[in-house]
Amino acid sequence: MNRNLITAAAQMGPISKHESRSDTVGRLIEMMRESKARGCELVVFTEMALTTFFPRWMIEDEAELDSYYEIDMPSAATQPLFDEAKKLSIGFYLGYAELIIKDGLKRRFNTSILVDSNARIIGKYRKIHLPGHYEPQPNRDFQHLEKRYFEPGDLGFPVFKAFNGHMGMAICNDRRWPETYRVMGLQDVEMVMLGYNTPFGHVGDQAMDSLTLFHNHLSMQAGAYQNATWVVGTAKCGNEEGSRMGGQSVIIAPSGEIVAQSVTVEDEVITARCDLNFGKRYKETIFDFEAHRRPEHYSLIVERSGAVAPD
Ligand code: ING
Repeated sequence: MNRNLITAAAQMGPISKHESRSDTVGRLIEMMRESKARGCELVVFTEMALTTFFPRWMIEDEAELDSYYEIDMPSAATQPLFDEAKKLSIGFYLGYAELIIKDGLKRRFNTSILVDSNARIIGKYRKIHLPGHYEPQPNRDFQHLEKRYFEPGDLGFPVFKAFNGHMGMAICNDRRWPETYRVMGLQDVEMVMLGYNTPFGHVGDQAMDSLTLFHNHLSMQAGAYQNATWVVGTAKCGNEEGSRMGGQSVIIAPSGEIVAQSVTVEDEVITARCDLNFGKRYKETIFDFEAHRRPEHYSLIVERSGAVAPD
């Protein structure tokens, strides 16, 4: 019995600093409708899909900073997206900046949610790997202050039973770390959904920065193959407030093959028929963790003084 999940990645072009939430939600709804029209049951939006990528700036004014976050999800501005999802009977992944105010304390996370086709929030993830810096750095055209504006995620990497499969979430920089996929791979994840905002010139090293798009796909293809899972990577891209960000959104099979890829740096829907049984072929052969994986042998700690193999 196949478990085909017709899936969309809804890539976003730039969101300007002054774009209203309702205009941005309108763009998401347009792409949700296009996804449905192509037969999709799930649409994966991007990281921080409701606002411009504000960690590129040093923001001193707290009210201005708070204006980029969501306190309620859904709120009046985002409720239309949930209403449309219910009307179309389509689920979605949505990334956004989350603000929690409790006992007068504010906590801030770079968050994603998984919403089912009845518009119910069935899962939440908070970004664990926060790149960039806490203090503004000299000699940069744009900052990358996620460490200033978010706490590391406190929910781990959960895998949710939904869409007739095992669904996991990650956000942007998480995709570069093997642990992200392996922790979910050990929970038998069948599809990892993730959004990303990836500015060119992030490191400031010409050789590394020229590989930004290569490393984008390398990270996700490796994670997919080594854990026999689908990976859906959805970009926010293009020239956003002067900062150029990479696109090339993809849907990747458990084989590591790219089965769909965007070709613009604008709002663009890509789709694929994702058989959630696909990964089984790998999990029952080369990536049969039970048969081949040896974590009990991994823990040898080699002294830094010199990695001398034991005799
Ligand atoms: N952005 C980037 C990402 O991990 C980055 C930061 C860019 C790291 C380029 C390395 C190279 O894709 C976010 N938001 O994590």
